[in-house]
Amino acid sequence: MISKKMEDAINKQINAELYSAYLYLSMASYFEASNLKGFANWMKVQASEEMEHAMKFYSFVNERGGRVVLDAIEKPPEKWDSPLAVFEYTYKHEQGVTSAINKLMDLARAENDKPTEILLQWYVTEQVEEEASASEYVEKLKLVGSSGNGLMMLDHELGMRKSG
Ligand code: OFO
Repeated sequence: MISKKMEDAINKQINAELYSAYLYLSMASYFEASNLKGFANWMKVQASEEMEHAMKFYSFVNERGGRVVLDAIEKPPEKWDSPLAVFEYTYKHEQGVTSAINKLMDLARAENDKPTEILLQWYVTEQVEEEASASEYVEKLKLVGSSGNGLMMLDHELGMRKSG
């Protein structure tokens, strides 16, 4: 059975993952409104991945005899200055998530909770990917600068992203 302390911390992380989904959906909506359908697609896929992250924790808490308690989800921002600003925001956001996952790992170790530690290893690896892809697009958008053609090419690339 999971400890109350660990259960509370994972419940908090479920809320954070749901917030991430909400944030990326808000970014998708910003891109739809800017006629950047490929960027919007990337963000929608990202939002659905975040739902999966939340659900993985959800199932785990239940399997361990805990209780998932949902909290209110904070309102995400709705506007950014440019596609670059969106990806810079994303990169920063993911760095924050990485630090939350690392703190959960510290807690699991302090509680000597091996199953949670093993589960969290998946998230630690996932965060390496999350940060790498956000940072990749920050760099690409910097290269593109104010080129409309470059932006269209990137929009095409981001439009190819598929779930799973
Ligand atoms: Fe769940 O990794 Fe992004 O936030």
